[in-house]
Amino acid sequence: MPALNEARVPDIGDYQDIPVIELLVQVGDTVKKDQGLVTLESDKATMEVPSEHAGVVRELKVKLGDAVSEGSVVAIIEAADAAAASPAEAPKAAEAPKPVPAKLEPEQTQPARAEPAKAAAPAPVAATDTRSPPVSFGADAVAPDKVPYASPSVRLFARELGVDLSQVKGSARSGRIVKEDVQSFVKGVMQGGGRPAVGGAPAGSGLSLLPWPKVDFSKFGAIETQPLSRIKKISGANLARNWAMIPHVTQFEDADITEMEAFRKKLGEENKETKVTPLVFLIKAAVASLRKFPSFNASLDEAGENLVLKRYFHVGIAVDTPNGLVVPVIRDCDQKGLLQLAAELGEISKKARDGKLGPADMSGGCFSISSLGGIGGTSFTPIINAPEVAILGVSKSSMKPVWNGKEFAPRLMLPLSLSYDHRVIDGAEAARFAGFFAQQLSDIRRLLL
Ligand code: CAO
Repeated sequence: MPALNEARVPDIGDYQDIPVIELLVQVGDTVKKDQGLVTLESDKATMEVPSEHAGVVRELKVKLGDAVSEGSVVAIIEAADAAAASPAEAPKAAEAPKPVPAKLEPEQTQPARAEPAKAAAPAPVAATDTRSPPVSFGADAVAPDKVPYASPSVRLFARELGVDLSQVKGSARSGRIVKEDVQSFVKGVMQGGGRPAVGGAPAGSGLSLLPWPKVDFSKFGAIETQPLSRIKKISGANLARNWAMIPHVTQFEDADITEMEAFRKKLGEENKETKVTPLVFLIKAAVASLRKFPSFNASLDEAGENLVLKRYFHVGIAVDTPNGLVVPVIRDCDQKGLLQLAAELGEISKKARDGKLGPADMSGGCFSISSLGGIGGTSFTPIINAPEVAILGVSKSSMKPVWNGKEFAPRLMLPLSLSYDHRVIDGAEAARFAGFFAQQLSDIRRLLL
């Protein structure tokens, strides 16, 4: 009797009715343990439902657009041992279509879940006993109050039109969004109206823009079309929203890091196993600055009327990966020393580049740092990572002649670019924050205070 296992949606907290946006396998495919079977997408994050067992996909229980919740069965997997021991079934598997080739991008190939459950049974278990390990979408990646209440068909309709459902007000019972709500939202935007938007953008914030230019580039020369990576598509949509909805101002400041660099080099010589880059000091300076200026460690609530101040210090770090930009978060930076932060920075950068970050790794940030210092440049204007209210861009340090009151002295100067949400932070406060930040780096003894 073949051991058939139900692959179910694992524990995803209280989230309900998450649509299936991608089928990663077909009936007859051979899958490995932990291989993704289907992709689910909330308004802000995607995750894969992994197979608990290696084996053959005997049945797919969902189709594109279906809404699933914890415990929903997505597929029936015949465990590998059973598949081998069931010769009658084997030819079917051999004839069946090949597994989906490795066209999946890193963030798709790894199941977005917590540590694999140690308790997971190593041997195939009866279908009714099969439970997948818990997964997390990440607290603010999919906070329950942010998941719009709408049917899968309305979600698909909205997605086709590029409408962010979190901005649409539902008119049906309990605030459910119906197709007409999406249509009138689009109408409002087209007419330059629009509804009050999330994050406090005022009513009337709908952008009335010219259509995107349609150009047949091949008329002008040879071209090649490359699809954007999945990370680029997701981060692009977020960046565009943040850029359009947040009134950004960027404050520039130079920090004298001559002494800091001398200390960092010494630290590096003493701790060969952990690479300590300037970024680690910046994380410590960020904690000190966020503590001193609490409005930077805050987010606007959805109505845009209250500031939610955070008493924790989780810092997001922009990491450049082959597939695009991701921002993993280092938690509780106030409770960690330079070497521990350096070790964690190394770990998350590697995890990011290997495409192994889960949504939980990228949620909960208070403030982000985007460092291009290892590459070059003198300044740039980073885009705020909503719902945060500020981000620090870091450029390459260089030796400069600095007047010390008597003469010009060679000092190593680090350019800082602080973008802030002008709805929350005034220019004077930003200038003070940036000055304080630079001061922490110039005299790192202050970081001990
Ligand atoms: N000035 C001068 N040198 C710097 C520097 C700075 N501000 N910051 C780092 N460096 C040096 C480091 O010390 C290191 O030198 P050594 O190898 O000689 O020790 C070298 O540059 C490379 O550093 P790194 O980039 O490997 O490490 P990091 O800790 O500075 O940064 C990470 C880590 C993950 C943030 C970085 O690799 C990265 O991905 N940066 C890109 C972020 C990005 O794309 N931002 C743009 C977002 S907006 O589109």
